[in-house]
Amino acid sequence: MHTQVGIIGAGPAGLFLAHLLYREGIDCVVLEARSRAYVEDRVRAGVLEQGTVDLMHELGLDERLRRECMVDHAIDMRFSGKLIHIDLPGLTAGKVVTIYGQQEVVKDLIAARIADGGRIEFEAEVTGFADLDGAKPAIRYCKDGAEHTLTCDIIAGCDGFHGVARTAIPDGVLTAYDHVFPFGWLGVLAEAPPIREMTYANHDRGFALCSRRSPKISRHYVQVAPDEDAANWSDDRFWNELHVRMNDADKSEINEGKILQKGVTPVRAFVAAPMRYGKLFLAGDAAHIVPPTGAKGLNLAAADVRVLARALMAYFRTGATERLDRYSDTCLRRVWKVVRYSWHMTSLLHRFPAHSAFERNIQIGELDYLLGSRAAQQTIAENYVGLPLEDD
Ligand code: RFL
Ligand code: PHB
Repeated sequence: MHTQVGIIGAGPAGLFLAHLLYREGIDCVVLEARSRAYVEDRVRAGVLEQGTVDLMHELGLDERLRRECMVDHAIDMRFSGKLIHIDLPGLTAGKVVTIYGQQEVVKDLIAARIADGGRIEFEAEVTGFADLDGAKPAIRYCKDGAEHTLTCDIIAGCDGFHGVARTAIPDGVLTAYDHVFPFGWLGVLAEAPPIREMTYANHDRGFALCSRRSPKISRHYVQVAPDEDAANWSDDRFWNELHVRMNDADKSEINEGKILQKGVTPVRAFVAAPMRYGKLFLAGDAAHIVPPTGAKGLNLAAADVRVLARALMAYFRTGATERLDRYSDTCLRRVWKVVRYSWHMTSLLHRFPAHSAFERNIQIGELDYLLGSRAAQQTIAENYVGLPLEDD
């Protein structure tokens, strides 16, 4: 079997790329290790930058999004009994962010791809590669107990942080930049009306975040130890901790409800450079992850594949390789700005176990500065709504 672009992974990166290529008449096959139900149910991100919403629109895939999304005009930050209110449109000439669950994006992209007759192979686990830096690269995968080979002109490794594409690149080619934070996030999806604004908190007991998915579904997070077991957190323990960290001790503000899902996520930044080896191009979490405090991972994945799709169009139309050659540099310019911002939000809002009293006071000083400075708030706002897409 042969295709022009073999795409590994049916997450946002792989699915957006498949749609962008289909629009240009470029043939591709998506290979996904998990089942369709599994990838559609995976609870993850929820904040879409305008660029990501625009991409859904350009692809004609935003009908349900328009109906069901929520628009966020502000983020709040709570600390030491104080409230910073960051007015996104007021600080960014009218820009906002959109709340629409990643699994909803994934459902819409999969349904449309299948309706178009596109090929997504679920439960097809990629196990190896051949000739990645040669003329006839190939992907080996396992499906229904049998080994298959897909030969490709180009391979897109969109298989997430724990995928096989990055690790297939020979030693010495990539430089890995890794920063592991000394904490994790316990995330909860609950059947309860959310509070009014997306609210981040820096409390003496640790970070907390109240977000949402719909007028009836809340999404909350609290900072925990990096190796914490979610089973240690009874529903009662979770709600009590969230109320305390959100300065809602009388429980008048945050609605409790049935907890639908609970899980711990590490907080980490990682960048692999370059995002290419021969005919293999890495995109999304396969190449980089950012701590979730900036709400950027999915948006960065969408930005990567926009650049990759443009480069592939030029390549398949005329054979020109210049854009493919610039792909990694173009993406990494944005990646490092977003890593910087996500690192900053993480540093500002979490309790660091090793912080001295001096460092804790510096952190509170920065929050106090943010409270009183429009310039400082504008810096957060322009990153939160999304930096302009890079020229390539
Ligand atoms: P994904 O979504 O991990 O998809 C990779 C896919 O590849 C498949 N795969 C394989 N397939 C075939 N063969 C193999 N050998 C394979 N190995 C892996 C996997 O099954 C999977 O389906 O990567 P992608 O497409 O790069 O997308 C990245 C995003 O998922 C990620 O960056 C975001 O979820 C990060 N993130 C957030 N991003 C935002 O933009 N806004 C947010 O608000 C936000 N909040 C979050 C987040 C991530 C979180 N967690 C759970 C890490 C909140 C959390 C808690
Ligand atoms: C979410 O709604 O899941 C969410 C919101 C903001 C973040 C991270 C995750 O910074």
